[in-house]
Amino acid sequence: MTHFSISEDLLQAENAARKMALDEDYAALARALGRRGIDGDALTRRVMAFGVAIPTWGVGTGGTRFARFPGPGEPRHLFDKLEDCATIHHLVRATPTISPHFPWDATSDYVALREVAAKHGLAFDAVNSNTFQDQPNQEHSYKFGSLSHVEPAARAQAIAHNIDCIAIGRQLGSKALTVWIADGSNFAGQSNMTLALDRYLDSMREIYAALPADWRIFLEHKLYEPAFYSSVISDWGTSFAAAQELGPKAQCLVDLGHHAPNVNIEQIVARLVRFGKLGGFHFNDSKYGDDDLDTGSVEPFRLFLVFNELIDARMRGAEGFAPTYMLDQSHNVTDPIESLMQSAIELQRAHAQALIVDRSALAATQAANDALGAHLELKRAYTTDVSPILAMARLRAGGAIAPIETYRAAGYRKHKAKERPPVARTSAGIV
Ligand code: LRH
Ligand code: MN
Repeated sequence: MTHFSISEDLLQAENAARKMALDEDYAALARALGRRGIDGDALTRRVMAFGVAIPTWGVGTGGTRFARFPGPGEPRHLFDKLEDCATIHHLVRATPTISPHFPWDATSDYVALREVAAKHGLAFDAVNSNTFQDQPNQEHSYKFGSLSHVEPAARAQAIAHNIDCIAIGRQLGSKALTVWIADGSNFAGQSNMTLALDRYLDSMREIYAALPADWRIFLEHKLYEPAFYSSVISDWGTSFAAAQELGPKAQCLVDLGHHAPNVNIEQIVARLVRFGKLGGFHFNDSKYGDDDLDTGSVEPFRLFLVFNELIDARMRGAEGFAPTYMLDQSHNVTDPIESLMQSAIELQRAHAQALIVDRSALAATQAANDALGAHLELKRAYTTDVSPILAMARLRAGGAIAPIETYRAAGYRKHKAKERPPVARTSAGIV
């Protein structure tokens, strides 16, 4: 059976219908930026170089503990997911990599998987381990933890799984392992919080020792959920101290949704950069908890402020600065492909806006304690509508001026609904 994909002809036709308007808007923006001493084409090239990884678990419809409402043409397995990831990259040209999760993405031949992905123009970013769910016939349950479990056998099982993920990642061409654990407690007294951390560190030392020379291991902190009294790696401070203790290959991964409401995440990013421990991001947005909403859909200014710190670090030539960018979202009420495309665009936007901050003017106002002047330097960049530059970057990279409109015009989901008979699955949750 042939697999439908969006044709170049359709893409060209959709672009042709929008090209004149884009050229006008782009020229006007380039003139306005030119008056601010900013080269529009150079900025467009910087935007074209920006890339973020798609989470394989994000292309299927997500859910909550209450329910999941799968849509038509759901991806049934990893190869359907690769098709959808390829469609996203085809249109937005900013998602050349994917981040897999094991055992959700387990398959028989990883070398073949790498080849199929390469045919789709995709490569693999960090692999994610999973010791927060019990698999069928698993010997030791993770109900009471994994890498910090009180029982050595359960810890050994979790360590072995992470080392297996490294072995899989090596076949896929990945260079990093992301470790998020659900370990924690629901009652005061249930866990000795110091011994739990020590057990975690002992386990992580064994995983660290199995890392290839050119790999990194990312520690992902999270304040709460599924543990609701204490989480072993609950905040950036614990994650940072643990990464320090483990060694230079260990860095911290910032999932934007893993903090208490109103925490100054951009300052956490600045701190981790300062100490050379910023490994990467799981981008999403949230209003209350770990809502895993679409990036830039709730707090776009906060996202801009995070990129402002990242560009400041890059301009400063911060030591060991090589963060990896990944999305980590749950698409419960939208077409996951549309949400992931728009989220990649919102990241391109925050990145481009941070690139047009006049950093010498900002430094001058900061040195002069001109609080409002400094704030307005950021607001000037943030309130600049860089959409024409984002669209031109997509067009010049062979993508769509209007990805979502083009995706809908192609009827991609309708075609996939025919190709992919619905899979009867009742479970709630992420995948
Ligand atoms: C935990 C988390 C982690 C994943 C999972 C899918 O909340 O952010 O990164 O492994 O979501
Ligand atoms: Mn995450």
